[in-house]
Amino acid sequence: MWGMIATWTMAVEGITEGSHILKNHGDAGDAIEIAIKAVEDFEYYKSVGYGGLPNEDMEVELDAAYMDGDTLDIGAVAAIKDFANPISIARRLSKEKVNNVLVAQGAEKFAHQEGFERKNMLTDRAKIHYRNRVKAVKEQDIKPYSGHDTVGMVCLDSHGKMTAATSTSGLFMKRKGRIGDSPIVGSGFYVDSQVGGASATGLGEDLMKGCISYEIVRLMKEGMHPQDACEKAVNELDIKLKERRGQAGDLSVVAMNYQGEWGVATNIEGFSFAVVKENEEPTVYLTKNMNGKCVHEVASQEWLDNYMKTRMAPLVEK
Ligand code: SD4
Repeated sequence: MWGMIATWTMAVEGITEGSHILKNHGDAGDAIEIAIKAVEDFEYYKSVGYGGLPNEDMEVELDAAYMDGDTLDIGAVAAIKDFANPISIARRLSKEKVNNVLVAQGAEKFAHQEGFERKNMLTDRAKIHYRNRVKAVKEQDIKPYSGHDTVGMVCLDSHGKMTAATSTSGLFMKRKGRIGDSPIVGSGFYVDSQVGGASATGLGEDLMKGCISYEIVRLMKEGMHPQDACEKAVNELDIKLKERRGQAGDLSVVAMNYQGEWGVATNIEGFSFAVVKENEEPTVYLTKNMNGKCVHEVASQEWLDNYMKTRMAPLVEK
């Protein structure tokens, strides 16, 4: 059995590419890297890699992470600027004995020395998003941070190896140097090939309060199906945050176990995700939390066409 699961519709082309590797009995590390790179390289996906949304200083600072579920190797970069594929740098770091997580200039120095491709990741389109948001924040009652989608994936190959990975520009308009859950092991991602893996998207500050990806893997280790583990982790954290702090941010998670069974949960309207498996074509689903149970529905072609149309529509400066 092999398979991949990923947050958001934008991951579907990536997991399709990854599935070609898995089909040919390739490696879960190679499949997940190629899949995340596809999302990073597509400029119309505005919260990952090239075209990512800038911070409050109009700089694109990126976070990414990679984990190998066989060896438990971890690599991550945070607040890195001007490199095309943060995921590849994170994967490369996972092979080091120490210094596996590097931030900002330290990460950039390493990437430069290792010969990774430099690229100005700030696109004209992202600049328009930035200027429009600056205006909107002044004129309306809009949260500066809303609008962000991290790609997070879990992968199982036909040899039983599992990997997890994330890549993001983080929260739109974040403070310079801010990092979210995505490069933090246990929060944005976790995987153990003997159990399964999970990855998260949403408000990093809140996802981290529950170490949510680790929690899901822990629940799966206790014998829970990935769907039950995801629902329990999201619902309990959502309730706890509301009880203790009066509110909970966006929390969405995907998970797959070592048998290729998967699960998804969210506390928001309109969370989408993509799955591919040995006997299942790449499919985008939409999910809804109905009183604690998450119900998944295959996205219609019309919905998918509209998604792409809105992503690629010309952007006007307001
Ligand atoms: C972060 N969790 O930086 C990321 C953002 C995200 O959907 O996932 N948005 O907090």
